[in-house]
Amino acid sequence: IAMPTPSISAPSVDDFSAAILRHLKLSLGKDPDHASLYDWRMSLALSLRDYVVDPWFDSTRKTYEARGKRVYYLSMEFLIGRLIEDVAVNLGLEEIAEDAITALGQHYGDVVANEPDAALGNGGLGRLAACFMDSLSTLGIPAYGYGIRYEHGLFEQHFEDGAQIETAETWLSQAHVWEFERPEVAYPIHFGGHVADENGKTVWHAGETVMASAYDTPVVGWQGRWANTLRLWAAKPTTNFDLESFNRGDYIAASAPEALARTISRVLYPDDTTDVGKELRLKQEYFFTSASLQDLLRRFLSEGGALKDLSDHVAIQLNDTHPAIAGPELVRLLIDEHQFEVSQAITTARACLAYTNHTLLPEALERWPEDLFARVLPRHHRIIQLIEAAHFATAGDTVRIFEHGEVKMGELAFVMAHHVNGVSALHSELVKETVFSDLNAAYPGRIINQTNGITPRRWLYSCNRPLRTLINDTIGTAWPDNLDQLSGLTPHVDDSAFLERFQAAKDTNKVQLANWLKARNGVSIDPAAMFDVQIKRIHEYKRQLMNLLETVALWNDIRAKPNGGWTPRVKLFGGKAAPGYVVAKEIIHLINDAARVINADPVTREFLQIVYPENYNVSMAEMLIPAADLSEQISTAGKEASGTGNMKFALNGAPTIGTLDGANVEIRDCVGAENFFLFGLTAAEVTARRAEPDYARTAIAASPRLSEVLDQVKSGLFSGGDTDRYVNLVNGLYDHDYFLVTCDFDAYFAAQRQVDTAFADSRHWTRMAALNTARVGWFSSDRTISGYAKDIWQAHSLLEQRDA
Ligand code: 26W
Repeated sequence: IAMPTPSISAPSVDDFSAAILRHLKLSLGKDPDHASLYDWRMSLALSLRDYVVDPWFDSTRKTYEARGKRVYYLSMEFLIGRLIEDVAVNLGLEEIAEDAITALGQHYGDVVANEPDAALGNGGLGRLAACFMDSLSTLGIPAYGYGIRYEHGLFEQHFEDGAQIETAETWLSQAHVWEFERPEVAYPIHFGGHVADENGKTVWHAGETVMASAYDTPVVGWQGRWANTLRLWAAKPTTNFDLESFNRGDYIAASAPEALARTISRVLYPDDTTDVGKELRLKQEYFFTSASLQDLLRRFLSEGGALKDLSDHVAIQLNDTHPAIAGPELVRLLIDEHQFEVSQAITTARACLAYTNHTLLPEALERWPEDLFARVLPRHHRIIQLIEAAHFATAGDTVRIFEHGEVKMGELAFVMAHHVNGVSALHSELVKETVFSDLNAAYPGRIINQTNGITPRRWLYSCNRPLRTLINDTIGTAWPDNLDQLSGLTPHVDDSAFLERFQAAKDTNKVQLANWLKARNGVSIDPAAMFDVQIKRIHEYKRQLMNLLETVALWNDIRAKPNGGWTPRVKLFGGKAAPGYVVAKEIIHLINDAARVINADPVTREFLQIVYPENYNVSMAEMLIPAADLSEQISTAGKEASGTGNMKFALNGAPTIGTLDGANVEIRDCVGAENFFLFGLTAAEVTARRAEPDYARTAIAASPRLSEVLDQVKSGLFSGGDTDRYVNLVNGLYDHDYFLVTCDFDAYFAAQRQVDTAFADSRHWTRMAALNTARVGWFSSDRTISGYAKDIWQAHSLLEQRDA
């Protein structure tokens, strides 16, 4: 197979410098002497963007000509982060961009870091959507991402006396250079009102209407061979403002319609764990789903398609239940606007729709109060009754969509999807056995697995230059879109020169992180120490608390025996808590409190430090992951659907300490049990243990180490004598330790001591790290997307050289 060649011809550094200067002058209106960092960054981004447009047009043209299937990925979240380096790397223009900026007298790193980190997502689910967009383009599968153009992304996190404070994020307060506004692409979205039966037809008389207006961002794949579109919707009023009120001098009333409409795309919900149950959230979900469906139907019809063949041309993937209203909305559009019969509409819609489940946590499964739902979407309320009736007719009425006065969105999504998938092998089995066991029995074969993946372009090639260079030198340069080729590194793990270079790459990243922390937070950390990293949303099931308690226990042991030959460690934490999640915020506070006390201890300082930089985001992950020695993936077994951070660490040569949860299971199978620090109860054991009376108290009583630590926390040792601050947190462990921190504590502590020993043998450790990199090629999101394309979408690559 011939290697596809980059589709753009690269400019010279001089030409590219000239392009930047041209944008500086003509797009920014600045001369170089007065240009700010912002101006340079904008000019660089615009210059790069110019190279995206041709591949983007080409792809659109080829898609149109092929008349094949298009994939529509509907997601409330796209956690894309910064784009300058991403685009530069994909276009093969990274060196040219850097050289040009340098030649213009600017510092490339500073210019790139000036770009806001687009945080249109909370965590794993949103970042997965971004990796999928990258892979869809790299594979050349015609696809659109559909989402919301939030004015404010995920909140910014600050610490005040160790406690989390949130402030609004404002990425759109400056122009977003990557997007193209499409004022001509706008759809009305209706809410409320009532439904009436008129001449045998059901008619929805809406109470309120807003417009969904499109903004397109091209997403360019590897080597610029293909570019798809991320289309985000902004809410706008149907009429801009009420001139009559304005002329009366009632300025507030005059802008009311605008304010109301804009609220819909104002903020990303920062709660990734609990069903927020807010009317605005339901409106957001319907808003972007309806706009996306109207848009894809318009495109389909404009190409002369007959709606009965819709599923031959359209594959719609629902990223969790957030767009689950797509089922009833598509049925509504087919019945009310295209004269379909009910059953024909349901069959057609289901043939287009597939649903991905990302969580088993009961509190995160979306349910809407039926009265609220019927008020906001009265037509859909009726259609869901039709859908439920059709479902009862085929599968019986054991599983209902309406239950206890609620509309269950998981069941709705399941019933309206031709396939439902989990995101790791273990999770997909648990989906079959637990949340959807009855539906699985009623619709055998509908649930399948697609283990998550990550894009190696961002998560190795771009964020880890030293390792990229070593890999290129060792196995050539074809690996970024053929990640299985990393296995070519395996024969080198017994070669000393290779291992030295592998370690040197890690050390370079560690020094860089240390410098960054020093500059940003004034903290000094020793690059020779083990960097032990846990970065992810703060949640009880992810057990940051267990990590912190283990840290305190280690501190106690070091103090008891300061000359015990301890392996120096820096415990790095990063992550945000949902603003309303009280326990998660207490955990953050405790980590910061403990850090203050432990970091000040002269006896232990050279062996143990805790660092928790505020405002963890995608860009910070790109710094931390390449510098990590150890990856913390310690969730209660059965709770983490997959994890994707776990894959990023392994890819960058950080072995995992972890439980048999989510994709950890498959990672361990790939890297080998001897290169993974396993501990803890299995999912089945967790369930069994919970049934034992007083399991937590029993575990605490059996662990002198844990007992001591809990007493220390209670005593106010870390809270300046305040014995109230952590009373709930500690008592919670005694009384209802649902996530079994107490039961897994000793096993975790013991596994950490094995890590200490292993790390002290540096050659052995480096070999283990290199084997992690060499063996996780399977976790490329290119593999995941190929799986979706084949098993769910029946979609194909339009690149000549490869098929999905
Ligand atoms: C009600 C709103 C809401 C929002 C987000 C409910 C639930 C969520 C999810 C828990 C979000 C999420 O990020 N899930 C994560 O998805 C990743 C991608 O599949 C997985 O790797 C993580 O394990 C899973 O927690």
